[in-house]
Amino acid sequence: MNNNKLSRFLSLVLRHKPEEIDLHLDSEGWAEISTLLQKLAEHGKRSTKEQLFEVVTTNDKARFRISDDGTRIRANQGHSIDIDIGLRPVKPPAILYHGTAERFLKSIQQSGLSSRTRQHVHLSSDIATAKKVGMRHGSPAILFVEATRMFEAGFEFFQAENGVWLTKEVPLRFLDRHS
Ligand code: HQG
Repeated sequence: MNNNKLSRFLSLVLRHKPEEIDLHLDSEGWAEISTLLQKLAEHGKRSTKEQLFEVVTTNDKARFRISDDGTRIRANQGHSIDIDIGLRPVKPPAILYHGTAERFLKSIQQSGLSSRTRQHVHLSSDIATAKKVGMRHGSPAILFVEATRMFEAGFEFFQAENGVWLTKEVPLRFLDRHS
């Protein structure tokens, strides 16, 4: 597998479907690297430890992390499976951005932002990132989230190791359409 394919496949098994290669993640989302390599090979996706490390260190969004002792790997965010990556709540900046598609706006305007299939709603501290995220779904639309106000109203925010901001939901009263 080339690096790009391996990265995509890691996103799948470390965030959504470990069972695809009969892999076990612990309660914090970690997989043993030796087991992962073995399972990849058993499922026709042989890769080396060197390639795995290269994919982790060169990944454009720092999607994965290797444990300090070098034996385990996990995704930094984006999970749909129920794991606890041990994120500590932090105070967010005044405004965060969410990129979505025009076609979702009607529904969002009725019920606010929900995490859908993932564990969290994903937010960014800059508009450019939000736009890229939105474009994955179609014609992009950017929403402002009044994050500090939401935080002060008791909602928790987390920042993943790769800088992505996360929260469980964004009620309508904290949302605004950008331009
Ligand atoms: C939308 C990628 C209708 C929401 C990205 C989004 C990100 C609603 C879609 C990360 C809604 C879910 C996450 C509502 C939310 N009605 N639609 N009430 N509430 N939505 O893919 O944020 O490359 O699960 O706006 O860069 O697009 O994989 O979330 O459009 O960081 O590392 O439902 O995934 O990172 O889509 O993307 P997603 P997302 P990676």
